[in-house]
Amino acid sequence: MSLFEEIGRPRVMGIVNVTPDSFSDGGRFLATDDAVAHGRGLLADGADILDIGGESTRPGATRPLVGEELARVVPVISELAAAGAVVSVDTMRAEVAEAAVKAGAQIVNDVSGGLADPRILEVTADTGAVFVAMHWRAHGSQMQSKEYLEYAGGVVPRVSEELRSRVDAALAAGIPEDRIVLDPGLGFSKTADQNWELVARIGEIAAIGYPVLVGASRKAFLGRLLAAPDGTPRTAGEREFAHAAVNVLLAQRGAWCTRVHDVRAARDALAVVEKIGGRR
Ligand code: PMM
Repeated sequence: MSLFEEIGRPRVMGIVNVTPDSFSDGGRFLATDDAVAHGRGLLADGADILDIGGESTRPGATRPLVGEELARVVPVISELAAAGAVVSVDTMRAEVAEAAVKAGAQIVNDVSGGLADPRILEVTADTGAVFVAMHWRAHGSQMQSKEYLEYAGGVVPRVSEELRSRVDAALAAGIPEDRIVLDPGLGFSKTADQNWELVARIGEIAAIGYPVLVGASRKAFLGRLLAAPDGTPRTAGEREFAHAAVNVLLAQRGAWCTRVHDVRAARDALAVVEKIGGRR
């Protein structure tokens, strides 16, 4: 089945973080075997795509060396792609994208939309992979600083404009129009309110004319929404019911894909939308 054929619900992308330091599951799947077993579990739960990443993008994270990133992701991609999974590689590096596609990945998910390492666009074009361009302004160490949280004229128009310029760069590098996906980048240089506005108005991002992927799973804006009366945010593992509601909204507003840690919970929520034909 084509990746973009309408199936009555957003596709579910299960997250396999092969990192020591991702915010909600860092260190759990650092060994190849653990990561592969986790990926197989996500497939059994109904994941349509597995997103395999070797660099944590959480605020304040330091970057791994390219060799480290390759050693983390390539063996995991090879095994899961050989097992029949549709694999996406979560990387900002051309070298990693290239090795990942050789190992069987069909999607290059670049949280920087080609800004961190512009050569990734040509590599993706040459390999024929799908390119996910996420809205991004700076690496994890700086992304939540004040200057990167400013959206003169409003977050939705500015994110749309900045995504359009990433589309132009992808097209100029030779990535075909039907292999581009856009992502508003929830939590990346965004305040909680800016994230909510993007969720509420995701249809405007879709109106740019490309399939839309959204990653809300376990992010801090959900924890803030569900904070205790004293302001303590709800912990990452206890944000799933709110995330299910976000997934229903995304489905109703036409998102192509939701990037999630808990595939079963996402599929359950989306089964309701599918059942009542609520996508349109
Ligand atoms: N978020 C994270 C990592 N990769 N990729 C895309 N396309 N969209 C996202 O929102 C996104 C991403 C950070 O979350 P994680 O640390 O839980 O993987």
